[in-house]
Amino acid sequence: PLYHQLKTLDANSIEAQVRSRPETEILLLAVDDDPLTLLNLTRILGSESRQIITAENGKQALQIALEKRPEMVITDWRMPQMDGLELCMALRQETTTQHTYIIMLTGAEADDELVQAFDAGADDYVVKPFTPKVLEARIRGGERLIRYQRKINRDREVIQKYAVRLGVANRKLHTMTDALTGLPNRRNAMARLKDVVAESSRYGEKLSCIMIDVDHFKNINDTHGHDNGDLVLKEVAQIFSKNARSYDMVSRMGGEEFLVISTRSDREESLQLAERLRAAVEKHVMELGGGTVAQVTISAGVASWRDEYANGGELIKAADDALYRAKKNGRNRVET
Ligand code: GH3
Ligand code: MG
Ligand code: MG
Ligand code: MG
Repeated sequence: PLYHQLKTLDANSIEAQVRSRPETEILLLAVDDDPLTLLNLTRILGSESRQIITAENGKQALQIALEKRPEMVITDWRMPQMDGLELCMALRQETTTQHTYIIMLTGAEADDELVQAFDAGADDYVVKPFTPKVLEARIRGGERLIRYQRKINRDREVIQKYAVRLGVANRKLHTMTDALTGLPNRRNAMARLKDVVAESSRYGEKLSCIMIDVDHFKNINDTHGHDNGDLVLKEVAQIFSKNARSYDMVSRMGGEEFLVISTRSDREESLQLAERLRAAVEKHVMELGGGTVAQVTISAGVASWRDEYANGGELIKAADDALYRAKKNGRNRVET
């Protein structure tokens, strides 16, 4: 599911990153105890797209393989110290080399030997004495697999990177959003307020706050249950969002309290907005579970930025005081 999400989310940039990576050469380890065969192998296999390193027996090969991690190993079978079969098995056992592509050079093409080689972990075999053309062809087959494996690894790396970014973004979103209403939460609103207050005091931009509280919300919970109370909060949040303008930030401060941070609005404009919100809530019929309906009202307090204010907290405090007056003066009203 995550993979799908990523695909739809950012398929283009994933593809672009994968494509932009240069294909580098393939590291190939040739192993044979016969120096002449080894020399031959390096000559035959020499290519711009490959780098070839050599070893004289299985033991040395294993050591080199663990250190240099070649993507392909071509190994002789019979060698002193450690033969090709043992090398195969050893490579398959180490996590760093377990996916190495291994070609065994075998003697006579005896069925039992072939089975033995594949059982030991060989991916392919070439019968000695080998025809250069055939050896080259089989190596190309192996290289196709190696390049495919590389692509898969790159894709996975990119996807993992995006998964991490997505996770970070999700967590950030999570900490900035109120879970019930989907609105920015208090922390988010306070960060925003700090920013816009800085702008207002520097450039004299208009800025107002509307503090809103649902009236007698405790009664709604008591009458219709807590779940229906939640529904009401969600509906109210939607009414606010729908009626606010693009440069108003509607947030949930907690409980049944909401804050609208209104840039480009003076007191008069914000009073109008608050009144619009109040009227919209008043006329809206909330449909609750079980076919019941409820009607709620809100009270709101409006305050606008003034140079005497030292910070956003004082602006909020002024809006809070106005809200208190709205409650005292009978609720379902706006004060400033
Ligand atoms: P007032 O008109 O003076 O604001 O009265 P009120 O009943 O709205 O105010 P009060 O502060 O007494 O009650 C607020 C209630 O809101 C109490 C609390 O249980 C409830 N409440 C707070 N958060 C939530 C919530 O997330 N969901 C629900 N359903 N209720 C909540
Ligand atoms: Mg040999
Ligand atoms: Mg309250
Ligand atoms: Mg209330």
